[in-house]
Amino acid sequence: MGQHDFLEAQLTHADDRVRLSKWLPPQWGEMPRVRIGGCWYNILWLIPLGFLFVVIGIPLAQELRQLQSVQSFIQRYPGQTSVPVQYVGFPLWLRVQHFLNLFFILFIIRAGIQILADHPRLYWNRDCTPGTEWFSFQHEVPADRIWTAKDDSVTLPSWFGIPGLRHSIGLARWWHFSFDLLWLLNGIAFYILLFTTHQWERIVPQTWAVFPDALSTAIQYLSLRFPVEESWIRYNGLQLLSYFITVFIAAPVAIITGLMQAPTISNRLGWFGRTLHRQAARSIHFIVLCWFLFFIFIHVTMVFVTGLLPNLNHMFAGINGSGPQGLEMFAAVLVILTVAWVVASPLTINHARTVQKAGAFFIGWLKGLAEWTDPNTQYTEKDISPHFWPDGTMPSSAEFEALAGGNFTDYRLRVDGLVEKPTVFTFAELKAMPKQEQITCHFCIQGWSGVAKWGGVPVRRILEIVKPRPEARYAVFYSFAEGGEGGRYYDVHKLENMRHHLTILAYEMNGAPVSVLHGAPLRLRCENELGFKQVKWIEAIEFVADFAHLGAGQGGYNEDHEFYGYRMPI
Ligand SMILES: Nc1nc2c(c(=O)[nH]1)N[C@H]1C(S)=C(S)[C@@H](COP(=O)(O)O)O[C@H]1N2
Ligand SMILES: [Mo]
Repeated sequence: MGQHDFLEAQLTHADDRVRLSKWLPPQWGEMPRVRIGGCWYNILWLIPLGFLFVVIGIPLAQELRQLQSVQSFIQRYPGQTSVPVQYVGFPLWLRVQHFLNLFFILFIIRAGIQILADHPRLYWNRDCTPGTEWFSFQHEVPADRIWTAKDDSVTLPSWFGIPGLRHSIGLARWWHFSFDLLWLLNGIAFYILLFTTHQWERIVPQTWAVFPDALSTAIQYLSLRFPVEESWIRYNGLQLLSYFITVFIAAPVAIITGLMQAPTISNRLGWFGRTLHRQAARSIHFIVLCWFLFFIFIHVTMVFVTGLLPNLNHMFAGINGSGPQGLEMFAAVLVILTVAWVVASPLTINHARTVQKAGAFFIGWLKGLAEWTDPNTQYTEKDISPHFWPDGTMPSSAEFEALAGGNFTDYRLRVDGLVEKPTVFTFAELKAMPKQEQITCHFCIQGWSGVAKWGGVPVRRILEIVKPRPEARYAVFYSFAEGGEGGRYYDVHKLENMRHHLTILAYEMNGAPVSVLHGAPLRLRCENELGFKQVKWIEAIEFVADFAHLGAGQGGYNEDHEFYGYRMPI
């Protein structure tokens, strides 16, 4: 029996569904808080603030409307900007797209908040030093023990997040990204149809009068004497601006800041990736979410209070009138949405492997394409993060303890499988090889990132020595450590990743030997993949033609047990 059969035998099969008894136990965070200056404010303050706004705003607007000057202002700017009316009503394509948009965005939002709960803190700085966040729904990081990013993740109720379980980001990402793609396609079709018909004039302001018009409409709404309603043919200034912001600013910003959180894309774009770094992108992505939530809340409220039946007739039935048709169609839509809402989480938990495979089918291949880029962003010494979150499950075997006790002088790296020259490297031999140093950013799937200087042996040097055979397509990294559910941690990389000039086996971090916490004696750096593929505590590397026979066959421990994707440049 070869050495690798022994390692392979220690890989575990995994269930195709989430077994709650093996999963991370639930942990509830705190009410979301925002830091402004040095003070933290609970977001529940928004309720009394909104109440105050209404009880002060309404009489104030009513008083204003008594003023002669305000009256003439409203007369001059009644709310409807002077848009030429070239269209009437809402065509079928627009109504169908409106429904699809509603359907997709609900899933995007639920799964997006689930993703956020995996690292429930937001920062403006590039590093993720605890205590520097501006938004959080988790307690302070305990100072008296090792606190990994996984320890930090919190549970959401499963009617809210998808699937609601703690650290279910792997599954939430499939939902988020698959629906992102559908939403993007719907959005592209929407842009095209808007601009090939006159419908764009509804939501793109064409004169500066839109601003006084918006102000006038706001005063009129707030005073509870509503402006003239003529949505069937055109929108008022306030509608125009809020639709414009949502369609032409918020949506593209959401997509850009989403993509900028990906290692490959960020590391590909040089100064842009360094400036709109992952934490800034993540914070802005969240602010766009807040805009969408605010928009949805106001939009739905206004649909109700400005004439529910005609409004629903416009957008669902496509007719101008006060009959019940629109309401009936809307009721059917609500039934569809409710059923989809209710089944999403249980379906994800009970058929996790199916969700993973369906996601890979929908979007995995597209994400994988990003591997073709050539990430090369490097940082400078002063960018090095003061705090670098640890993540993962520490090694605990007696064998590893003994090696660590001896400062790894007895450590050997075995590299074999489909190679011409299987080789066992001593630690001294590895360190005697030309050392490569790089200052790069680490992107953990959970959302945190950190810049560190890594020093080690380029993997392409190892390849030159062991010479993979032509049929070798993947490199398997076996760790000394187990994964969270037991069984050995491993991960599989494509050979192309291993040839990249920034792929190294690091034994130094920030100029000192890598600590055991961060992966001593050797840990992988592969700068176009997410953090979980950077195997720590490497025991052996095996070259294979296929990985279906390893573990549960998904290409790594997290892929098997946490339903992550195997190619993860995004
Ligand atoms: N063997 C092993 N390697 C691992 C992990 C693990 O659990 N076991 N966690 C991964 C994850 S999820 C991340 S984000 C990085 C974290 O590296 P760090 O602890 O140096 O920050 O290591 C990766 N390598
Ligand atoms: Mo991670």
